[in-house]
Amino acid sequence: MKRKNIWYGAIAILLAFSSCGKVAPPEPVGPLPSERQLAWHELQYYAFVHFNMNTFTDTEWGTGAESPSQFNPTQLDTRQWAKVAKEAGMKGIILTAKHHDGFCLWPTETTEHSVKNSPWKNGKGDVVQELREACDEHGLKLGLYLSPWDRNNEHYGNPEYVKIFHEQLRELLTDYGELFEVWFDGANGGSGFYGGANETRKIDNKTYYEWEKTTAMVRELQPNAVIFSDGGPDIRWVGNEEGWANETNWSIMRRDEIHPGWPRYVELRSGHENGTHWLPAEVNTSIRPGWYYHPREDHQVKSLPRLVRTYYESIGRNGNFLLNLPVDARGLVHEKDVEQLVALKKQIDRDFAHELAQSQQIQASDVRGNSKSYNAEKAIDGNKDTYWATDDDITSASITLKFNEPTEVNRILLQEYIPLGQRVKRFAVAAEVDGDWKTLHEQTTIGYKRILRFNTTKTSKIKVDIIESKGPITLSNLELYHAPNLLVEPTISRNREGMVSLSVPDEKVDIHYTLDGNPPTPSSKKYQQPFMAPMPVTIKALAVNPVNGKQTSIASGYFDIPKKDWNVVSATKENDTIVEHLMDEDPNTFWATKKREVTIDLGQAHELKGFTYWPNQERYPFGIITHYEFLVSIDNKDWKSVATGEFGNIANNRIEQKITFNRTKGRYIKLRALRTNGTDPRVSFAEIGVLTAN
Ligand code: FUL
Repeated sequence: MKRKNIWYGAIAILLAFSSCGKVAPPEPVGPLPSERQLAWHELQYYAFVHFNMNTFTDTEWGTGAESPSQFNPTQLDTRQWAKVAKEAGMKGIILTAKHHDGFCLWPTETTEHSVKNSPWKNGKGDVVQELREACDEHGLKLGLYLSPWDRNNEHYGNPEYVKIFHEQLRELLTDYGELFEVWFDGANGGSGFYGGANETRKIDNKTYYEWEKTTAMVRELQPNAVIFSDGGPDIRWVGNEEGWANETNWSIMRRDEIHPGWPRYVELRSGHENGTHWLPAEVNTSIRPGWYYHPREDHQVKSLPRLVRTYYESIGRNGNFLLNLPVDARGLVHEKDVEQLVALKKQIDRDFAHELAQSQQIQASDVRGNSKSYNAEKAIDGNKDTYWATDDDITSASITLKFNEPTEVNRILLQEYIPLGQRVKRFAVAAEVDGDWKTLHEQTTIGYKRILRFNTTKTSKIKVDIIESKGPITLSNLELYHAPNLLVEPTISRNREGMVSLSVPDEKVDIHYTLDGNPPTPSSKKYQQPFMAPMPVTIKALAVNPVNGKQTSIASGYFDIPKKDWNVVSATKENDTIVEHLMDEDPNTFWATKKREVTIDLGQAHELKGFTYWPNQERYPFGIITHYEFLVSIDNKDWKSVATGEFGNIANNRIEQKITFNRTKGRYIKLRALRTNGTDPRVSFAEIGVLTAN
């Protein structure tokens, strides 16, 4: 009997030993990433720099008729770009070596339309080379954007141009060291200068540029570089420029259906579940409304909450984040952009400061071959090359993490082991709270990385249920965090009726405010809900994290009389814009008129001492008043001109204008445009207000 037991024991040990060492990994599922794509996934976050001729002509798409003499940065410093990118936590920079207007930032042999004929460094400069050196100094990777569309080149549209395009590419691939990404834009608007022809030229985007040849050249000269375009072949566009991927985001697509300028680009947002090629999404967006620098957008640099959201909706949704920095005409990343980049870096560092899953107990409902090589711990061992895997026939299973003591969490980060393909189609995350399971999220894909945010939950266990997968599960990473509240100054607004709203992006943050002009403190009145303030009022507010007492700086807003009784006198409905937009307390809406003036009835007479005017905030603004006259009347018959003048630099810096004048009693006001910017015959009013002395 005893001998038999020993014998069984020996077999068991042998089996266990062999199962430890020899359980085969799951078979790959679907298309797989190449080595260069795998390396690209790990980069996650890098900069786009749009800096070229458009920077100097204040446009987004130059026509190609520009002269090299216009390119003349005064303080160009690529080291500043690299330093900023590095400090922001970025891994590389992609530069617009040539944009659609055809101007080349390097002294190419292929055209005269380049830096070599510019006054910058007497034509001896080379921006691409300077950036190469700066990237090397700061340990950043370099990528280059080369626009296929060229509105300057006279041969554009003919086979001759394609040779030039390929030659330009060859120069960039040969002369500037190792590139990590080559970026081809799908945009093509047709019209252009084209060597003076000034006409529209159409090409077949699928065939004209000889993409196969282009790809072959990149492969030969830069074997490690990934190629980006709408449809790759390595990296795809995400189908929008606002900075988000769909929640469902497959890194695979039926690639052969896609070409640059593909009209079904909406599909790029989520990929194809039945994709034939690995083609992950890169989420490109600009830190400002435009890709190029425009002084008029200095006040429109994206806010911290917006940037944080973009981070979670790109990197957190299985995409890489390519954030554009429009370098200005000095040749520097603007101070305001730098400030926001640093703020984003700090916030993301705070969100992911303490990982909570490592070294906790973890179990899975199924482990491949019961092998230690694939057990649940592999998902929390901090090693990207190991993963929890299930048996071949198990495509739904759960993994449960048990905390030593109830712990607060509000973020989960999941990663699939993508060298074996993207598998998960549906999953849910639940937390055990007081003995009950509470679902936190139900989601679809994971891919290289998925981050989910949820309300802070104190829990003893977290469970990830993989509900549906294309094959056995391979989860390489599970991380948990308790991100602090996003603490930013409150936004203060008041509507036409006089109802005040104070808001912060994070609901767990308190707002305290005053209405008497005194600075608020955490013991000032706490904001609970919108309230009426129908008189002229200065509102000051700050946000406080109730958990640790941290507070923001003070936000302040002055609001004069509410506009609820205001009426625009004899306004006509023109161009379908709504006249109330000029007095709805929202500068992002506007009214435009060819009449060049607007008359408003304030409902009753007031002692007036000034007026305010918000210019149009559209991306392509028009009809901004640069020279004004302001008139006041008691009866809408006799008018008194109380102020005439210029809104200095308003087209470039589109912020609210405040003009004061000698006290005048009046019920009717008239703002007249003496001059507007641009050639549009209309005058636009985003918001008009008055300053009273009641
Ligand atoms: C677009 C271009 O037309 C824009 O100017 C910008 O370069 C953006 C990144 O891609 O298609």
